[in-house]
Amino acid sequence: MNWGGLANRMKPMKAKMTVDLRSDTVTRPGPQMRRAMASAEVGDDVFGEDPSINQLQEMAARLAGKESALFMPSGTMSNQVAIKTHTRHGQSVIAGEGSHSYLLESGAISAISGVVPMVAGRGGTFTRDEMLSAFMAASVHNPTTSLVLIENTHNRGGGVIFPLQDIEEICGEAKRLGIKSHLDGARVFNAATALKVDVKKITGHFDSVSFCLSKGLGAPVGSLLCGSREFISAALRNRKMLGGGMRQAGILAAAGIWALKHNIKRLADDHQRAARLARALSELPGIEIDLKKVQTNIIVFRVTRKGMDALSLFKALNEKGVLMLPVSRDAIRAVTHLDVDDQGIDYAIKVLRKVLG
Ligand code: TLP
Repeated sequence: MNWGGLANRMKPMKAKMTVDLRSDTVTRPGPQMRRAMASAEVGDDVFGEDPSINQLQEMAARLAGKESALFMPSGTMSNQVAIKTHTRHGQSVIAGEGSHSYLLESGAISAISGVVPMVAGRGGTFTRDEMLSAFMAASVHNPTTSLVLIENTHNRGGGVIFPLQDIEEICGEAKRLGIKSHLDGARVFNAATALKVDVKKITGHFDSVSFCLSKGLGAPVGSLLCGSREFISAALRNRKMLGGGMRQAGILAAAGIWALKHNIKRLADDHQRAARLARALSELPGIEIDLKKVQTNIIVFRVTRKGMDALSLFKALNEKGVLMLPVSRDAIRAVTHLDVDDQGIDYAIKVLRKVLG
């Protein structure tokens, strides 16, 4: 059953206040970001002539420590173009359990690239040994592995950070095996902020990196795919093939530039608010939550109360204006972001106590 889909269609009932914790994708551009968009210089990006997009791409490549970058309409297209560029039909891609790229992108990994996902480890993260267990060597029988994909932070895993040591070992092993590595870094700035490291400490290990502007960074649209010059020129062709060649999209790139300049440093606030909400949840009856896994801006908790499941709790919260996302029969996800302040968290806690207390 598609629980998230149902939640997407549920509008909040009339409530005193609405706190939207369904996703960090729900943020709306504020007045300063909108001003930057309105005054953006633009041109035809399919001709490579949009100065704002060119500026954003250079900025992204520099941030990720790569030679080149490409502006993408979405994180999905960014991941799927990367997968298509790194693989051939009939091959396999190793990824952590529940990774967005094979589970939540409409089956694009098989539909577009014709590759088989091989799951490594549990809960989204995995070790070099677990990668090796999933690895398919070249043979007449096997879908030969050509790519390993790491999602950091891991969405389904509850926003957990992929340990740096494992990244280093996995990407090192990938090089020895002669396969490529891709980072789905939709929320990699959350990981870097929580670890208090330069993002290059994470991105530097990978052949390609995708990160999103439209999640915690608060831009309305866009992701960046970063990699070597050679990789990005092959990716450019695949983006065009999938219909991702945009024209005067500098208006969107301007929002991205603004987001990269102003919204990275504030991600720590989202993490603190998530931690506070998680602590409050852990004190409520009928809720099970592993506080060790609340490392960034995502919280996943289980509903264990008799006679209640994720859907019924979701509906009760929704009626009082607290929006979260059921992700399975008994689990709910809440995500903090720049449109939820301390007052919003206070209200969410108050409503949770009322509904569950
Ligand atoms: N995630 C969205 C939904 O699709 C579930 C969300 O609300 O969390 N990688 C990761 C790790 C993601 O979480 C997402 C979006 C994407 C890629 C895709 O990005 P978009 O939505 O821009 O295609």
